[in-house]
Amino acid sequence: MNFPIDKIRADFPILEQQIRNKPLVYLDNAASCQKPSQVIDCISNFYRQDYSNIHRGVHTLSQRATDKYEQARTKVKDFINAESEKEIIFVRGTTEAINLIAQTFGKANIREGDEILITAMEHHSNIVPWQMLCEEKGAVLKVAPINKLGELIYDEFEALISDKTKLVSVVHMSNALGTVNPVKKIIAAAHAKNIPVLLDGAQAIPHMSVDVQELDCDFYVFSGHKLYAPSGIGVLYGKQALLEAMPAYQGGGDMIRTVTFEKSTYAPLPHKFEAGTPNIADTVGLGAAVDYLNEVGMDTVAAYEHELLVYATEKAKQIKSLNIIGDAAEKGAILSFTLDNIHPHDIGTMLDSVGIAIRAGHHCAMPVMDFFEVPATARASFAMYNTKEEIDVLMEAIQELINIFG
Ligand code: 7TS
Repeated sequence: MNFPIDKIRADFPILEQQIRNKPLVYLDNAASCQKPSQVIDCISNFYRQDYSNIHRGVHTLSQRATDKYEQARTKVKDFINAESEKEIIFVRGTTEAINLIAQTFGKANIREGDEILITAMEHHSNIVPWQMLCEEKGAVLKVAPINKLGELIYDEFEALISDKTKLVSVVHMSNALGTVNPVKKIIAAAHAKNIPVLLDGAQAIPHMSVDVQELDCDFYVFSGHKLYAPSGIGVLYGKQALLEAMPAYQGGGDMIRTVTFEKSTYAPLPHKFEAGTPNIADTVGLGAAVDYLNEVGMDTVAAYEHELLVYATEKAKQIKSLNIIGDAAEKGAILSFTLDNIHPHDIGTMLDSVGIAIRAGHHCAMPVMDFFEVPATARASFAMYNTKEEIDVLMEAIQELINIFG
């Protein structure tokens, strides 16, 4: 396809360097991706020209900073097609968003004997907060199984929805396998029984266009740092009626309407969930990342990255002792693999010695590793700035490793 790859790569200054005397090949995007100059400059300019605390000041800088912070909220709202800014809560990232939901929605709605339904391919951040809640409430965590391709076994998932299910929480795209789940079908099945659905969009959001109204999910959460934005800023989308009904999360400044020693009343959405001085500049940076993605176009990004994934997968399948972990029919741009006789950590270290950054480990998805009976995988994950030439470099380096150590 006709993708402006040279222009895109020129936007990411970090990519221009050499690592160990080789051009950097950055394939650790699922952990965190690099930032374009547009985002870096936006944050730098914000600190140089507009920075102040927000929401409380009458002075010009405070108003300017507030405007930029709230404009970022509108940009995010439009980016995921939420109905209102009230539905966009700024948090630290996906992990905080899920914990917020567990501690507010969960505490208010989950009782003894209730069930929360997840899948066997969740990141730890969509497992542990629910385990903590279940322990506290005497509720039960149900886990829908996956098959050897790394796909959700949908019928078994549906069979696990019961009268006791109070929340379905599933990953939109798996970080360990790349699998994209049939979320519309999942949401329709849950809604048929009036069960709300939380989607962990940490991996999906940088790779495809997401429309929360079309999906009809009740919560959608993601992190800025995987979306070409800074770390320390993330988004919790929730349907307004649900957010209104949820108790507040942290208490403090900015989230209140009135405070007396007898009783406090809370600010309206979205501020009810944003206690204290937030991560102002990085939120503005998230807005700049959204502008950048809109300019490239999410459908264009998705099509280009699909080409990269298909190319990488075909090449990987030609390498005899390479085992792809996760070969779902619906997949995003992640290639998890093992090599016979070479530990994934050694793969990672040896690839680094020729300038290639991948991740090796359990990817915070230990149950996935257990299911595939591997201690860890090596994972190459692609972003819009990667190229087929880089995939060639990766595959040649892997072949070299096998020749020497395999
Ligand atoms: N959910 C998924 C699907 C993820 O991939 C991650 C991070 C998280 C939740 C947590 O996001 P955070 O921003 O709050 O940390 N995944 C990874 C990874 O695959 N390697 O490093 C972080």
